[in-house]
Amino acid sequence: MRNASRNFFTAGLTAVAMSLACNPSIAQQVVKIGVSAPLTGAGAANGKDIENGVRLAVEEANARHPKLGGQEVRFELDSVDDQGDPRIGVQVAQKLVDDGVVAVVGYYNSGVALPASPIFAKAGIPLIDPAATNPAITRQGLKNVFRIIVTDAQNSGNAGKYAVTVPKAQRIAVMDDRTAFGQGTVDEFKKAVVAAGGHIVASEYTNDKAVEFNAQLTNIKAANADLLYFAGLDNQAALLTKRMKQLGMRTQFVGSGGIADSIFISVAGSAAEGAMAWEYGRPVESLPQGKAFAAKFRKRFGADTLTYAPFAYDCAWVAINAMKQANSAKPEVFMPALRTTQYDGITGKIAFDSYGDLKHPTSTLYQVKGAKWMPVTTISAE
Ligand code: ABU
Repeated sequence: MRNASRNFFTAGLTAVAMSLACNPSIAQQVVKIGVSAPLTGAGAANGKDIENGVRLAVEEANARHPKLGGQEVRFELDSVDDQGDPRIGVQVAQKLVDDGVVAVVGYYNSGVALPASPIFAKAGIPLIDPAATNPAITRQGLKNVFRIIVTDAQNSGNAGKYAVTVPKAQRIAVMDDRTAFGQGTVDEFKKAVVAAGGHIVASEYTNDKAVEFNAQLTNIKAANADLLYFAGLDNQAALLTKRMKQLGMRTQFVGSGGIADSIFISVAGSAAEGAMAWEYGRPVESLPQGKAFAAKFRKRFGADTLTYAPFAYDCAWVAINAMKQANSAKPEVFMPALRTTQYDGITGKIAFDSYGDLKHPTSTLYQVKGAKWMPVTTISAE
C-alpha cells in the first residue's frame, strides 16, 4: 500500500507538470488506467478488442470533463503488451505499477492473470478482469481482484448439465489446450456431466499452438462420441471444426467461451455451420445499451467488437465510477466503492460477491446458423 501511495503521488506530480506544460491555464491531473492484454501474437485480436473497450470508456469519461477532489482530471490509457505469456505478463505488470496506474483492466489469458495479479495486490491497485475466466484468479485470497465475466466453473457447469439434460448427449468427448483456461474448463465441464448422470467417453488434449488434431479426432471418432466439448481459443476451435468436417465426423462441436466470434466463422468457413459455443453473459445486443455500444464501437474503431470489448468497457467504467463515488483517484480511497459496485453496464448488472466475482453470473449458448452466431438459450443465476 505504501508503494501504491508513493507511485500514485509521483505519477500525479509528473502528470500535473506535463499538463501544465501543455496548457498552463489548467492544472489538470492525469489519472492512469492500465490495460494488460496480448497486443501481439496469437491472442492479439482479442487483446486489441480489450484495449479498445477501455479506450472508448476513457475517451467518453474525458469528454465529460471529470473532476475528482475539486480538481479537473484526465484519464489516460496506459496499455502494455503481455503477449499472452506469463513471464512477460509479470514484467509488464510491474511496469504498470511503476507507471503509477490507479487501476488495471486485464487479462485475456488466465495463465497470465494468475501470476500477475499478486503484483497489483502488493501495490494496492485494483485489477478488474474482463476476459480471463479461470476460477482460481479470484480465489487467491487477494482483496484487489474483481471480475465482470462468468467463470469457467459457472459457464462450463451450465454447459455440462445442459449437454446431458437438453440435447441428451449420451456419449460425450472433451478436448482442451492444456492452458490454465482450457484444462480447468474441461475439468469443470466433466464434473457437471457426471453430476447430471452423463458419460465421458473420450478425454483428449492438445496444446495452444497446435494446428493439427488427427490423433485426437481419430480417438474421438472411435469412441463414437455424439458431442465434443472443446476448451481452447477461437482460431484453434475453428481449425478443429474444419478438420472434423474433413474427417466426416457427425459429432456436435460445442466450444467453451471466447469462440463465438467472427474469427471462428472466417477461419472455419462452411465447417462453422451448426457449431455451438457457451459464451459469457447475455447477448449484448439484447441488453438495453447494447445496440448503442455496438454502433459507437464500430464508428470509433471501424470494426465490430469480437467478444471482450463490452466487458473491458464496463471494467473501465466500474473503476471510473468508483473514483467518482469516492471523489478520489487514490486506490486505497476508492477500493471500498469498487467493492460495493452496483452498475448497469453494457454487459448487464454488475455487483461483486465476496470473492470479487459477479453476483449474477450468466451464460449464453450460441449456434452458427447461416454463417452467424445466434443465441439458443441463456442461463443466469439471478
Ligand atoms: N476466457 C477465455 C479466454 C482465455 C482465458 O481465460 O485464458
